[in-house]
Amino acid sequence: MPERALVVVPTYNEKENIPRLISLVLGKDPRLEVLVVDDGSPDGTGALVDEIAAKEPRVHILHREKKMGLGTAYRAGFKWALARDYAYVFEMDADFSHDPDHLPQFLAAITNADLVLGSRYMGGRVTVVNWPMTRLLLSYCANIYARVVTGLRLDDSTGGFKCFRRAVLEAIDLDDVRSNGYAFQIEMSFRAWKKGFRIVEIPIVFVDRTVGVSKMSGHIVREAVLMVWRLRWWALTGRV
Ligand SMILES: Nc1nc2c(ncn2[C@@H]2O[C@H](COP(=O)(O)OP(=O)(O)OP(=O)(O)O)[C@@H](O)[C@H]2O)c(=O)[nH]1
Ligand SMILES: [Mg+2]
Repeated sequence: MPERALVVVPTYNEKENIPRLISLVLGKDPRLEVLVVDDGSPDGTGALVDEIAAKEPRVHILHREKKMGLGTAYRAGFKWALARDYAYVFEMDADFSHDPDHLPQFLAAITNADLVLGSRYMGGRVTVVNWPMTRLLLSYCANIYARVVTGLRLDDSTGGFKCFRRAVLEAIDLDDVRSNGYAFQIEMSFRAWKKGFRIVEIPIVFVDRTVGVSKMSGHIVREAVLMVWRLRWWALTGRV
């Protein structure tokens, strides 16, 4: 039996993106399956995925009542995966910022790693397309800041295209994971690093969304600014 991999895709109003994304993902490797975690999208994303899942056994959906944030959506998806026999679990956005073409590279890299991160800033080279300069600067500086405060030596710790080996998610106390926005990405990698897992970055080309609306907010940025200090404190006090 080949090792199955679950691609967890959180959605909030992504009906223009999700059908095409699902079919592209499934076409990349026969081991791949998709779990959409939809937070009651008013645009009907959930119902659309229900229809797709009824015809395609490799597509699954988790409905949540209301918008509760990216971090809790991923945690729900991870628990769903751990209750089944998936060997690898991906995080992936629905908005095509994360190109399904990269999926085979992740699957190749995870054979020699516990956590593979898609990096937009690998070796200092910026591979981001279509972001306004202010957004790019915010993201790039956030990464330097996170590296300095937490000591986690990654070129891109805030990215959300990644692949976990099952053992990593089993080792992390998911109910103890605190953050919900960009900080969620840093927190998961930080916890994996502190547990001694092997983290590998691979370069990805990140393209800004062309359809749908961004859910980025000032709250998400503030959470990340404070959270990295909390992670440092948790490491010092042995909580992680
Ligand atoms: N289930 C769920 N999904 C969410 C929530 N917030 C965002 N998402 C999804 O998470 C993914 C990333 O969200 P984006 O809006 O692209 O956020 P971003 O990538 O940080 O920002 P932009 O790409 O600039 O818009 C997308 O697939 C969203 O639909 C949420 O509260 N619940
Ligand atoms: Mg996005």
